[in-house]
Amino acid sequence: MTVEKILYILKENASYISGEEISRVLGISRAAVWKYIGQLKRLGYEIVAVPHLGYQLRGIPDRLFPHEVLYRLNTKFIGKNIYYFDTLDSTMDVATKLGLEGKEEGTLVVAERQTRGRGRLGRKWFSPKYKGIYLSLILRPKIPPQKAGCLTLLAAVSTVEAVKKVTDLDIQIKWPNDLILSYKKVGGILTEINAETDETHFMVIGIGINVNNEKKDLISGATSLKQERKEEVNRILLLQELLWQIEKNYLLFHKEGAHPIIEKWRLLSITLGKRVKVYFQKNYLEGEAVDIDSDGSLILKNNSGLIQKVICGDVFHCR
Ligand code: BT5
Repeated sequence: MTVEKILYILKENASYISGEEISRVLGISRAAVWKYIGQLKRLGYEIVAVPHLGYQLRGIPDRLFPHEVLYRLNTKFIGKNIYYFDTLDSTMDVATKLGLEGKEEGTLVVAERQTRGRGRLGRKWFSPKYKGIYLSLILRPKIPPQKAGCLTLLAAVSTVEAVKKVTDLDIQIKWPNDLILSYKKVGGILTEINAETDETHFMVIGIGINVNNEKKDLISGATSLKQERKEEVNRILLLQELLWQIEKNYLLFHKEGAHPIIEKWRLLSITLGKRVKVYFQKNYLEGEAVDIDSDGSLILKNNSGLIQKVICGDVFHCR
């Protein structure tokens, strides 16, 4: 699109570039250049125009526009095809629909706000506008559904690696899918799978991160990267880094299997080694969280030394 080409030219020119030069490079009239510059300004781009010098890009809006995410994104297939929405019920539903339509692996759905963002078991995911990252990613791993649990771990590990890289914050993982900072939840992962008994058609990996939420944009027990870092986080950079980390770990998973992902998960976990209660349905198991299995199950050792495997549930760390 021409407007994106103009943006690209502005970005690649640190100083001023004349309307004449842009019109020459793109083969369009100067009036058209002026019109597109107006469009960019309305999108929130800060562009100054100085007589005899031309245009200069001074500021980029805090929006996860696909052309911003794709600009210098160094992945091969993760996030190369982006569906972007200002407001959506849930990115999971759109991604599932796209998955059923056969969209390629790596297709990404991003929303600035979700009105029905969801967690596991129909729980709600609070998704205020322009504050967080809410995404769903389509993957098509050639693995039986029983082994797909590892990809939830992979998403958690990748998110932690990306957050650490961009913010330096000491974020950790609470089994199975909570991202924790200062003992509070800062993000979560939701994996949904479309499969038959022995074949995975596709998976949708949902990731929600509280990024620049102020206190008023957070539910109790939650925090955001900004609250902990005391500074805004560039959501575009964080999303790009996240996509890159997911691709890196996904390729590693294909090459070497679940083992290296589990190893990383162990190092980033706050659950292992702790005494925990794991609630599932209306029951709970109590014991020491001793390890994690390659399918993502938690391995518990109870007081009498009995080892039990828990496939899903909610963990509470005992004091
Ligand atoms: C999760 O579920 O933690 C998975 C959350 C996945 C959200 C992403 S956003 C993009 C994609 N589209 C969606 O619709 N969903 C995914 P769970 O472990 O069930 O945790 C849900 C619980 O976390 C809720 O019951 C609340 O207690 C809490 N919670 C809700 N919103 C939160 C938020 N923004 N920050 C921290 N905690 C939250």
